[in-house]
Amino acid sequence: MPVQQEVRDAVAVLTLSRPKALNAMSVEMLNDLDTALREADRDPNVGAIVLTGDGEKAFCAGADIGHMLEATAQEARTFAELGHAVADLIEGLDTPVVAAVNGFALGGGCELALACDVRVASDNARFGQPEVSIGVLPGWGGTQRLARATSIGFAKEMILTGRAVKADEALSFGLVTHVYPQDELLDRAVELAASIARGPAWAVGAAKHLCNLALGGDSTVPFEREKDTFALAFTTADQREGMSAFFEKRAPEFKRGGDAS
Ligand code: DAK
Repeated sequence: MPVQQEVRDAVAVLTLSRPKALNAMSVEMLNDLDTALREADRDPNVGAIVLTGDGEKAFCAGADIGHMLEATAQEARTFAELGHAVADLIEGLDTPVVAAVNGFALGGGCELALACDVRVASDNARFGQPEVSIGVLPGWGGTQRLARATSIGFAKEMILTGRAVKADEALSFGLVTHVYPQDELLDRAVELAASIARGPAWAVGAAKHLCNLALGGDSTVPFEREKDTFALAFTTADQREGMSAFFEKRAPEFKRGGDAS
């Protein structure tokens, strides 16, 4: 199963598990994650959720580029809808979700972490929205949630350059609240989640929803724009070039001055 589940101290630990592809998000994994999140939220013995990645290298290296390589704009939009639905689900659950980011959190992986209520990271974690480097743009909420979690300038720098930031830089910009040595991360994340789980479930859930309102305004319009724009990227030659170059392990050659395929 691409998502493993266990319960520790009233905390459901959900582990993204496709280690050979650095836990890249496939359609199957997204569907599995959706199911696991709903089950954990319904379980009366669970008061908080920890989301992490299998292995010591990656939380999640983003959406599965293999799946996107030949995608049409329509298929890309469907994939975007699925990613958005899981991110919205996390944000809307009564049960708080802690992301334990144990390595690369790139693209959709960073966006997944951003949808969680609290993020803690290992000292080897790397956060990035590298989509422009493969000819597309963030499509699972990153254009909105990264700015809300950090600042508009920091978010634009990350998104427009595609540069990945280390854990200490992520900490200094508020992208994570704590950084731990890799071998302590999961225990510390479960401790944090267990301290939430010991609280009064109704009040904790209600407080989470109210805190979400502090993010400022209704995201529906920008999220719809993001899905459409992400899909449009799949009508460009730069998208094919960027994703092919990734698999061919070479630098992409993007067209200067615009692109139409
Ligand atoms: N997808 C598929 N396979 C991936 C992958 C990915 N995102 N990331 C890594 N892998 C695979 C590699 O192809 C490689 O497979 P093999 O060659 O061993 O078969 C294996 O994982 C190990 O990766 P590397 O050999 O590259 O390992 P390195 O240590 O050299 O580099 C890396 C690690 C994380 C820096 C590198 O793998 C990397 O740059 N990965 C890609 C990161 C990335 O660009 N992620 C963003 C993907 S785009 C949508 C909206 C949003 C999205 C999708 C849809 N809609 C609106 C439709 C999201 C988009 C993204 O997330």
